[in-house]
Amino acid sequence: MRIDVLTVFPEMIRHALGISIVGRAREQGLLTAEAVDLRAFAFDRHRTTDDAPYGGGPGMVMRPEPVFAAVDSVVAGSSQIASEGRDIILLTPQGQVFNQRLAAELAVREHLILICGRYEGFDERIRDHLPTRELSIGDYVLTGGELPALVVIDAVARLIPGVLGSDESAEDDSHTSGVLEYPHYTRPPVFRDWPVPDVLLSGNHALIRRWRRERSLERTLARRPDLLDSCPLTEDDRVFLVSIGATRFAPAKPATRERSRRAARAP
Ligand code: 9WO
Repeated sequence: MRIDVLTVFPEMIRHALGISIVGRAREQGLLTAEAVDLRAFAFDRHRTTDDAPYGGGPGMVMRPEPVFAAVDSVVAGSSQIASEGRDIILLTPQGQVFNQRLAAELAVREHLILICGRYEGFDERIRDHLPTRELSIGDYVLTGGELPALVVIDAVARLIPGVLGSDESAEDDSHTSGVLEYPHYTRPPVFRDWPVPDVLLSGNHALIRRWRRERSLERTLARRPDLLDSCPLTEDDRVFLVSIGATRFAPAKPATRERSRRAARAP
């Protein structure tokens, strides 16, 4: 996969792309990722990428010419990629909210162009004619799109085959499995009077698997009950959820008349 990040602060992107799993993926040739300086595509005397808003008012607006010229240049430099394999993404608080499903969608694209704005906003002609998608990473305003671009790159890169080692597999992630992760522990067995749960030291792998699943379900019910409505639940999961008071997850087909009488009595 190839990723180009268009920004007036390329150093912010370059530094982050050299580190950790994304840095390793680039060294291994699994990912090509580059920062493109928008100022290099500003051809007025002062190389400006912003200007005052028509109609007046405070703040500055991102001019369209440098952004279109930078996209044209990056597209020309990757002419072996068909336009269907490319996504041009604007990072703004008004975009569709990014999530794991979108990360998986982007991870199978050949070329991502991420456009980072600064100032008070983009000239609307950028938004109208350039992006194939507009993405937000959450409901807050930042000083620019660079950190959101890095968030998207991080989430996407780890889904590219070979980027994570088998030990770091993305299969079990929260938001892939649909439930939150179970609690993790490592050495020491007791830290400041706080012991590791006995079951994890028991060596009984069936019991450990069940304990972890139940902690995942418990935590998801407490913190993100919305996730339980759209994740696959086994009969055992439902029985457990009902046992901790979540009666709305009662199994669809009660196995016995007695169980259905009990379910009918529950609040
Ligand atoms: C700044 C501002 C200042 C005064 C009044 C209104 C204002 N709006 C903005 C603004 O939205 N600035 C943006 C800064 C312009 C586009 C790039 N910037 C940005 C992107 N901030 N936050 C994001 C972002 C992107 C994706 N997900 C979350 C936040």
